[in-house]
Amino acid sequence: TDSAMVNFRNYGLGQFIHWGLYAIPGNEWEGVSARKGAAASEWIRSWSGPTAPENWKETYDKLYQQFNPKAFDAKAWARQAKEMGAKYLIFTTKHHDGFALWPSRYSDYNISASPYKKDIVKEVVDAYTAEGIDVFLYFSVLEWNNPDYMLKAPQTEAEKKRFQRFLNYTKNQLLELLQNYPQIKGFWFDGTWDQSWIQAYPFTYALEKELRDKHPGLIIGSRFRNDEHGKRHFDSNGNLLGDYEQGWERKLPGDYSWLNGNDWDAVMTIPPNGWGYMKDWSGLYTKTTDDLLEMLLQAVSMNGNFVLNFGPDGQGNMHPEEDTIASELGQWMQKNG
Ligand code: FUL
Repeated sequence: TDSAMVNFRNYGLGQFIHWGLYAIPGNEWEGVSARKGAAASEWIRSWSGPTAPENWKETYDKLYQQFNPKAFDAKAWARQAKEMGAKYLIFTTKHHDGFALWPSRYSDYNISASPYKKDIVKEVVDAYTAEGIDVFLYFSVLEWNNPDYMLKAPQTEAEKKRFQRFLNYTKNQLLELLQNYPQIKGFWFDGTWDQSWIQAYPFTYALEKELRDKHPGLIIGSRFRNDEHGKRHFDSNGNLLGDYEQGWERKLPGDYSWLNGNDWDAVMTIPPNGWGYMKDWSGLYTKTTDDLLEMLLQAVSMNGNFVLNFGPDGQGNMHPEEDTIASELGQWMQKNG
């Protein structure tokens, strides 16, 4: 309907970047691999079982004191994305660990508290926008270390009050992001699967409206409202996107009827289901450039976009295998448009 959605339909290839404190451990700690104890590299804070280091969560929550990515160069990332042929970027402003990569006024747990200090979201948004790449911000509602966040719907008055505080906080951060980075084209939400959030849908409807009133054409990913992980809800105005997330398979499913004719993107990792940096993915079932090209073509042929994920390391370097895939994809895109 609107020009933002017309642009969205023409993107084809996008880039996802998962970057945050989890890039420092890179799926291992002091030589011990988290492969079997954590769901994915960016989930390492939830590492549990016999291999998990003692007081692991406390250690993780102090990693921000070491976050000082000396090699981070947003312009170099943006140039690489452009050469690869990406038309849009989805960038993690805040993952489930709750650490904000921008200097948020609403939480001290943000980039200003790190030795790096500078606003990473701004650097990324400016650099990609300058290359003509549209920017979407990934935002996790769920925050593992926020005592106001809860898994179950709040029951008691005290819980309701705490959760209301959490909702206001979420809203403030989103309005802050819109205000700080007005060039963005949309939000890609995540971590909305817990009952507390689901029962707060009246709040999310009102917030969506408020965000769109402030930023006409803003695209809001359907994960803002989903009742179960994997089951998305769509707006009658068609302005919400479906998404397909699959890190394990080498092929996309042939049947997208569940997307119901809505606009959608498929987000994809190179290693199996690791979105953040992994120091060592040797021996894992990683996707090849050919696998990814096939998925890109398949997604585009079914009116979707294909978004390839990158997980830079704690210094801001791309993984060497990601560099290779980016240039091989770029060569193909140059040749074939
Ligand atoms: C999931 C998250 O839990 C993963 O860590 C990753 O961000 C993926 C894109 O979405 O729901």
